[in-house]
Amino acid sequence: SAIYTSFTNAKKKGVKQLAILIDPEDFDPKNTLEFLNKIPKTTTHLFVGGSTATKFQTETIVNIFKQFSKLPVVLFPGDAKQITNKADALLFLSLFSGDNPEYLINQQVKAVKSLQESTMEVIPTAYLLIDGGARSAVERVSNTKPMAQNDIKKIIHTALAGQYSGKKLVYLEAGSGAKNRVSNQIILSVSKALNIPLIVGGGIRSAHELEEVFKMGADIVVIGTAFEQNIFVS
Ligand code: 1GP
Repeated sequence: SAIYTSFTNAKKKGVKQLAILIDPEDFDPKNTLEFLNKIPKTTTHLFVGGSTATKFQTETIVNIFKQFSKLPVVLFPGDAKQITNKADALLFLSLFSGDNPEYLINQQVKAVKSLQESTMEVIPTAYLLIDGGARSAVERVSNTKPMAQNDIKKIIHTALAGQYSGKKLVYLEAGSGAKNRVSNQIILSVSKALNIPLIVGGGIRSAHELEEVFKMGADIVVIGTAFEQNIFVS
C-alpha cells in the first residue's frame, strides 16, 4: 500500500501533493519528454485515465511514463476496460454523486478479473461529480447529474457516506476542463468533515488557484487540461 501510505503520510504532515493527469486518448507519446519538462517540479504523481480511452491506449501511455519518469503512475479509469497492471496503483472509483448502478457497482464487478490477475495497489475512492458550469464528459458517459455547488450540505453528507462506507479517498471532480472549479467553500467544509485524504480536480488552471485549493484543505490536486493545452498560468 505504498501509494496510499504516501497520501496519508503527506496529509499527516500537511505536505500537499500534485497529480498531473494524462488522458491516453489525447496524448502523443512523441511529446513525453517535453511534457515531463514542463510540468511543475513539485509534481508528486502521474494519473492516467480518461472517459473513453481504450486499454491499449492506456497501457501504452502508462508504459511510456514508467520508462521516462520516476513518478508513481496511478490509474484513474473511466471504465473497467482501461485497467492495466502496468501502473503502480488504481483509484477504484465509485460514483457516489450519482445513482447509476453501472458506475456504483457494475463497473467495479467487471474490474475484478483484471485485478485478480495483478498485484497492483487498489485504492477505494468515493468519486463526487460537482457541477463545473458545463456538461462534462463524466456526466455524459455516466449518465448522472452533477451535484449543485450550492448544495453544500448534500456534498458533505455524500463525502462522509463515502468515508463511512470504507472508502480511503474522496475525490471532488468538477469535470475535465470545467469552467468553474469546485468552490473554496465546498473544499473547506468537506476537508474539515473528513479524516481521509481529499482529492480535488477539474478546471484548475493557474498556480494561484492551485495554492488556493490547497489552502482550503485539498490534500491532492489533479490538473490535466491546463498542461495538456499549455495554458497553465504560473
Ligand atoms: C479531470 O479532475 C481532472 O478528471 C482534471 O481536470 O483537466 O480540468 O484539469 P482538468
